[in-house]
Amino acid sequence: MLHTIEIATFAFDPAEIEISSGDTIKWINRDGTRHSAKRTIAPAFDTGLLSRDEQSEGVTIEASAGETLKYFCDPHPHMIGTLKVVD
Ligand SMILES: [Cu+2]
Repeated sequence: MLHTIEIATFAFDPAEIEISSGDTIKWINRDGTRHSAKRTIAPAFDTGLLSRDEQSEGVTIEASAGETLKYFCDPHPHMIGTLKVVD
């Protein structure tokens, strides 16, 4: 399944989503400020900086049900998003 998460007003929207292992996520930035979605521990990913209205490449997540995966924006690490892996 494909999920799209928007980035607006210095926040991920929705901030938390449920995914299944093998799902793909894309982020799209609606702010004038550049943002990213990054996770440094496995499963690690990094969209790189996204300009306004730019959509990331798809990130496919392989993880176990029950895992809660946090990620952040590289230049604004107070921006936190959560992926809850469910069956
Ligand atoms: Cu940011």
